[in-house]
Amino acid sequence: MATNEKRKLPVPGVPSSEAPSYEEPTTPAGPLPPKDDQGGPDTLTPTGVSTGQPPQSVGQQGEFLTTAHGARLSDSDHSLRVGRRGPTLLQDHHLREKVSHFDHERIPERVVHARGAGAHGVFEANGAAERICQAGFLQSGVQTPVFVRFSTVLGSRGSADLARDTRGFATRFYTAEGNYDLIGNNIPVFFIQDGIKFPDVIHAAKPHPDREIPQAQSAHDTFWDFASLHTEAQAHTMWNMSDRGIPRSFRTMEGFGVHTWRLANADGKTSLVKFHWKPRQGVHSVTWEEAQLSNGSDPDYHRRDLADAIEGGAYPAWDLGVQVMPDTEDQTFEGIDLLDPTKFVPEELAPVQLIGTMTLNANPTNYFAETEQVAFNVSNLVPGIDVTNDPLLQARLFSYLDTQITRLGGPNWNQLPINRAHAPINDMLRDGFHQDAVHGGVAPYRPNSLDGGCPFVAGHDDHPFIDLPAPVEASIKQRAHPASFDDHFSQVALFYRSLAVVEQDHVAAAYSFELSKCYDQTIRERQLQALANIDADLCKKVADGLGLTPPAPTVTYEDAGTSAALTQIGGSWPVAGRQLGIVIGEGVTEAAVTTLQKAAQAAGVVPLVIGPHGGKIGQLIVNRTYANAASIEFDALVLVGELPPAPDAMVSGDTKAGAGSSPMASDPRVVKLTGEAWRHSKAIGAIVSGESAALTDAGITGDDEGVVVGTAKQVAPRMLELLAEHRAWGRFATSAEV
Ligand code: HDE
Repeated sequence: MATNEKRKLPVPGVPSSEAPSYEEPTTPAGPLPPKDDQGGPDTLTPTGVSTGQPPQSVGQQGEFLTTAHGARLSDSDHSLRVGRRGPTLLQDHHLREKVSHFDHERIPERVVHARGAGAHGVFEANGAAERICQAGFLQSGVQTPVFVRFSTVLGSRGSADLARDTRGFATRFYTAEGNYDLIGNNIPVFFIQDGIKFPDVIHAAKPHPDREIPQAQSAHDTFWDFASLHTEAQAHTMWNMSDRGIPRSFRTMEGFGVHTWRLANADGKTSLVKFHWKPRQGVHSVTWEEAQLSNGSDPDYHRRDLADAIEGGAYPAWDLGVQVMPDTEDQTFEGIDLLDPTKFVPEELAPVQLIGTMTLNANPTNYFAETEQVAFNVSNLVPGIDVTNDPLLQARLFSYLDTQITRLGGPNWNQLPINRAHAPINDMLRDGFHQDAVHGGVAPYRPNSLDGGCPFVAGHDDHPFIDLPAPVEASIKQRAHPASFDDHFSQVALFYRSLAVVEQDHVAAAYSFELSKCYDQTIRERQLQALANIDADLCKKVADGLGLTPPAPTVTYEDAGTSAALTQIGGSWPVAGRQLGIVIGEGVTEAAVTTLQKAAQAAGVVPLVIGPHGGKIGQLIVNRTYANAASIEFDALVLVGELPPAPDAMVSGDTKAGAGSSPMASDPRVVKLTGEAWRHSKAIGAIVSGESAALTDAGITGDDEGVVVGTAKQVAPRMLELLAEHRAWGRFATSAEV
């Protein structure tokens, strides 16, 4: 086999496990093995029995092309015709099978969260939850396989990753007691308080039904019409307008279970909890301009980032934590109604106690079979974890099971390989479309005597699922909410005031952008009124941006204070899986680049060399060219030596060139790349003796924040430190400083 030197590079992303040959292969051989980074669902029967076979055993086998029923084929390029120029025959079974199957390849996308990316991993409990929860997978040292799917909410399957949106964070634990699905978001509060409004909020947020625009965006009239009429949505939209709405990576997001759940320990004692996922990579976001650029130049930004990090061995990890609250009769804690999903519990009031760690260590082998067909279900609960009366959660208990019947074509979706439980399945559900099990017996009912009585109900010692006996207050049937649900603003103000000034500036800019995209003045004014009820300063900034007069607040409420845990700014975080762009020109000093590459690789950072053309420069392999590199791809940039215009640089004709004056000392594409990295507050280095012409051309000086100029040995370690801080946010003055 000819070796492809790309495969020797520490750069993830090559498509297959072996390099292709230049000539078409003609000697029959079996399918290639999967790539090292790929995993698949464990091979179990539809009734949960392990087959002991490797994941590839459910993939294609054999050397020869066959029909779907296994007959070998000698030709798949010519249909069966009458002569060489005549009509095609209806009897061409291969043509009909091939085209007909293709005709039916698509299934309906998810009605929400259609765009997502998945990964396999493992969860290991540290035992800290044992005192509050009897679930087996939370006992000390127990390791449980998991599959996680991250998603955006609004966009359709082919939409761009960096839409301003909430992100889904759905985790399936394949526990020995059945599947447990924790289907959360990267935002701890939700749009609405009652599930009956979910179709309304989604109809408002999806593209307008007449023109079907805008795609994957909340910046439009119907969305803000809803949010301003249902002011309970202000909590969630405030988080959306913050940097949380545009994460740097799925790897740098927190996850939240949103609702309050009821846990029971082995003695049956119950507690109320909120679930949190804390990323070990830190919580980071991109800037809005970067998000917009990325949606054009790399719409798969988050999906690629996750897959590349796992392939590169930078396995992302999250600690699972719980906030534990007493299971009191009123189900409130410190005045916060725990059944209101638009409220969260500040960490200062109930610390997050870590109960285990999840590590994602394998990419799916087949997107459709795994990431698309995974069907999470809020009702997938295990002994020790139960629901509460949160009216949003209650509606979800109906929806998730129901939606799969249409999306996955029948009631047997739980038998799809990615959905099979790792526990024995002994139900009495029978038949239906796509039934994979071959059930024996004659008595799928109980009690029965004809099948020997099986299946039997589990007694207390058999560890059954228990619907925890929670008291329900004597009441009357009505369509109404408790009075505590009427506070729509106090925690929204708490969140906004807890942010750093630079984050608050981003929030103000986001609202101004979104509302400026609305056509109707009434919608803007109504949303501005909601902002006036949240924070006068924020309202004024947005009003200034829209050219409107800020209104006076119409409500009063008690100040809920602030929570230091809510800001993303500050601290230093692991850098593994980050991307460092190294820009080089002809005649570059190779030793400087090698020093940078080695330092980056040692820290798990992916160094990508950007050259004036593809191929090699000296011994250095070029990974990106001036023509195809986009600044959004890199978390930091180092310019090595002088970077004069390459022969194909066209200042006015090249859309990537910018409109700089010609002739420039440096290639205009490099100047544009550097200028963008600068605006996005990324660390920038230059390895030069004296001044860097490219920095000067981009209007940057060596003294600016987050900029380092010097030798390779000086620049490399400093770049890694700057990367660990994520961004040089102090580079630009905040609204408080100007
Ligand atoms: Fe979902 N949601 N949801 N949701 N949701 C779905 O289920 C629904 C809600 C969340 O990666 C659907 O399998 C209703 C809250 C995630 O496959 C659907 C209500 C939270 C995912 C559905 C909510 C979520 C979904 C679409 C209000 C955060 C993606 C396809 C009562 C805690 C899971 C599907 C994946 C998916 C309904 C509210 C998160 C239609 C009716 C609150 C992460 O069943």
